[in-house]
Amino acid sequence: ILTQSTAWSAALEVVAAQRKAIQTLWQARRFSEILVTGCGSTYYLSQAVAPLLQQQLGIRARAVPASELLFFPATVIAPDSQPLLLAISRSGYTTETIRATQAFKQHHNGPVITIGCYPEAELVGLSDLALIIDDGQEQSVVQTRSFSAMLVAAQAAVSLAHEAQFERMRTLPTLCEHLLQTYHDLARRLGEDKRIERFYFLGSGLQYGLASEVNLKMKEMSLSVSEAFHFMEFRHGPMSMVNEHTLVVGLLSDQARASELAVLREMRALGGQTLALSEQPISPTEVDFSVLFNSGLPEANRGAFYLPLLQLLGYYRARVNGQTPDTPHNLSAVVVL
Ligand code: F1P
Repeated sequence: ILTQSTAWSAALEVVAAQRKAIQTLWQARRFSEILVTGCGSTYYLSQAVAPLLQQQLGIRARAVPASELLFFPATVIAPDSQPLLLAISRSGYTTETIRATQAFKQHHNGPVITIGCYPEAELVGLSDLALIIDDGQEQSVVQTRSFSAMLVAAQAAVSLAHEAQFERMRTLPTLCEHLLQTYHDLARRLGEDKRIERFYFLGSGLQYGLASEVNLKMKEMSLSVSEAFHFMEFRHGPMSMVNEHTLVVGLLSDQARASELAVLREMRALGGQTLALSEQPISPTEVDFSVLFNSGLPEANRGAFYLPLLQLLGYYRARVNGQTPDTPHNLSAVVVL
């Protein structure tokens, strides 16, 4: 978790090296929609990347778990559609992702792009274009550094549709270091606070997939009660779980910030502790704790900032709960069918 800024730098270099091929893909537009797929963490990464593709490229894009694409293709792909498939997998060997990609190639003509961490992986062999990030350096079963680096790569690839945005992203690794230095103690303090027994992660728009991912980190590393919701959905039932033993974490958007802060104020009034992560400053009267990015980057380029401190939150809670964060209960790095 603490070394991820170097993986972000490397991810930007990988994308820069493939700049021409990526720009050609976006310009030629030989597809009518984009499907983004993966499993587990990489499905949540797909959920973060699909809305970004749609917003930035102006083309329909959706995320689906690889198993849904594999077993229920007609519920995913319309008969008249010509999709591009973006298949994401750290290992490049997860069976559902491989088999969904193989089936896609058999039945559709569209291009296949992959993002992963191993150049020799089976999935890479099925792809027309592969962005290989971090070269398999992550040892942990849990995806942390690899996840954020793959997100940086995806956001950088999308930003190439607007060249100037890509150059601005070069500040990401330095800002990541700064965030970790400034807020590491806060993540530790909250992770180790035994009064907190339940965690809720709220995110909307570009942030929903990221909220789901940090929720998975908390759950798989620490075996805690933890869930993710769209911000406003939390008020339609789940908030009944909020009490003085709850931490509600908000990954604030730019667009719906005022409404999202209102949700956090409401959860605070119900007795929960609240933590907000945001590009812009938040008044201490609004939430109990806040993390400020102050990066000057557009929302489309800075999703990775939400991750390192919330990964640390899961790590410290895992330690408190007597779990080994790198090798969670019942899990292995690659799931095969
Ligand atoms: C997908 C995945 C991981 C999860 C665990 C099992 O792997 O579900 O997200 O943390 O390690 O596998 P991959 O297809 O991204 O390699």
